[in-house]
This record gives sequence, C-alpha cells and structure tokens, in this order.
Amino acid sequence: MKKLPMIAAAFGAATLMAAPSFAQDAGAEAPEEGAAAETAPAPEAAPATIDTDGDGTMDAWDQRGDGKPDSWDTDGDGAPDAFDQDGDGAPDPK
Ligand SMILES: [Ca+2]
Ligand SMILES: [Ca+2]
Ligand SMILES: [Ca+2]
Repeated sequence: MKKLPMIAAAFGAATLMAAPSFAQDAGAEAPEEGAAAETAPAPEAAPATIDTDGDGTMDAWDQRGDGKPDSWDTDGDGAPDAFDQDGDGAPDPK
C-alpha cells in the first residue's frame, strides 16, 4: 500500500519538471541563423566524392550528406570554389 502514493508523487514531480522545459524549447528555436552560418563548407583538404559531369574526375562534394552535391570544383584545382548555400542544388552566384 505504500507504493501507490510514491508513484503518484514521482509522476507529479516529473510532470512539474517537464512543463518548464517545454516552455524553454519553444523559446530556444530562434537563434538558429548563427548555427547555419557555421556549417558553411570549407573542405580544402577533403577530396571530391562526386563526378557531376561524368568525365571520370571527381569534382563535387556532398557536405550535407543528403546525396546531392553542394560544393563544386569548377576550375579543376581540387579545391571547392562553388557552393550551394541556398539548397536549390545549383552553385550560388558569388
Ligand atoms: Ca567530373
Ligand atoms: Ca577549384
Ligand atoms: Ca544554389
């Protein structure tokens, strides 16, 4: 007979603790613009992994891991020089 009140108390405490965290989650969604800027691609050392034009030479990177290239080496020096930051699948104009 002792267990029931303890479970009820524990459940009540958990509910009380969960309520404020929900409020915090809702308010913490705003500052994501800064984090997005940090993920800007800059893989100077990593070799390209995608051949976008079919000539047998890798010339693009899938940095986001979504299966689509988002960085390109357009001048063949092995370093990315075109990036898709807006997610439309094409290099963005500089
Ligand atoms: Ca190629
Ligand atoms: Ca390049
Ligand atoms: Ca783009």
